[in-house]
Amino acid sequence: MAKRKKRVALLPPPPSPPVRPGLVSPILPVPPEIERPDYATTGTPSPREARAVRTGNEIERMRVACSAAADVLNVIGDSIEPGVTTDEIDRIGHEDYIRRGGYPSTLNYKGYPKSLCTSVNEVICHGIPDSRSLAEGDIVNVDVTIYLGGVHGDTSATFLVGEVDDDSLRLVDETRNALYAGIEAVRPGAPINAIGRAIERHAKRYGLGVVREFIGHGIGDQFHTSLQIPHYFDPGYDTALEPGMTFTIEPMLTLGEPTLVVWDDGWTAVTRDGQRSAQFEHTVLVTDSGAEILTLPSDGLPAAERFRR
Ligand code: EYF
Ligand code: CO
Repeated sequence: MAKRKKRVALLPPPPSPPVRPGLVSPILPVPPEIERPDYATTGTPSPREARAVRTGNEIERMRVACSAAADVLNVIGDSIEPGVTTDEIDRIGHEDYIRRGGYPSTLNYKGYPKSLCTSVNEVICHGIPDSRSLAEGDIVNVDVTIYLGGVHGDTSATFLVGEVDDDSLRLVDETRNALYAGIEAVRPGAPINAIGRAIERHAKRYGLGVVREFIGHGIGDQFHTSLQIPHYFDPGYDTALEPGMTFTIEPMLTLGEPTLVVWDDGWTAVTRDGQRSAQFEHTVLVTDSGAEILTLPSDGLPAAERFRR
């Protein structure tokens, strides 16, 4: 009889079974009186604009839209608990955007079918809300973007579902801190790559990986402008930051290798090794002296702080 080969475990066992696709519910309606972005009907946004500096009027409108996005995220944070489906989270977000007079920016953006993204455990980003219930010990990033007053505001946080294992706690805490390190690197005259340098340095210090395939982006009257903000150091990104620029910083950090695969749905990006990933995101404005976080809620306490443990 052939001798059975001994298996050597190279990775710690995952704290939960792999996330699998669930059932996706029909597209939710948006009332006709809600102002829509250009792609709302066709799914195709107009070509990305190169203009990176916003007018004073645009900045005023972005403060309003970004604050509304942060308020929606806080409303969602109150609903995160074991047993809630990601589809229910989407419905709560959808109704709250509309209550504030806004359109869910992701809805039909390049054909995306939902009003926000829910990325659970090893899902890195763009998870589609579905029939899966959150389970004790999960982590879930909820990424909300609202179109309000002709501009977009984009923010996300990773929430803990019940009691979470220590590695996941470290991942979530240090991803939040990596976002703050990136924001602190923002100042006029600094190269764009200063942001990624600070994020990557922080991730390395804590033994975490930085996802390279998805990066921060310019945002304003378009969901994505051509401005790109990598979360890793790339010397080629040497354009100087200027007062009036608005963009997202949204690092995705991993416990294992930061390489990914995308599900057959064409949206859901998961880690190749099945280990967990976390993300936090703010929309920021470059000021004369540094950065202003635009995605602060009306009471000043963002989801990243309100729900931290
Ligand atoms: C494989 C899209 C996704 N893009 C950005 C488009 O909130 C966001 N960023 O912070 C964000 C959310 C969505 C988004 C939802 C859909 N998209 C295009 C191409 C590939 C892809 O995922
Ligand atoms: Co986002």
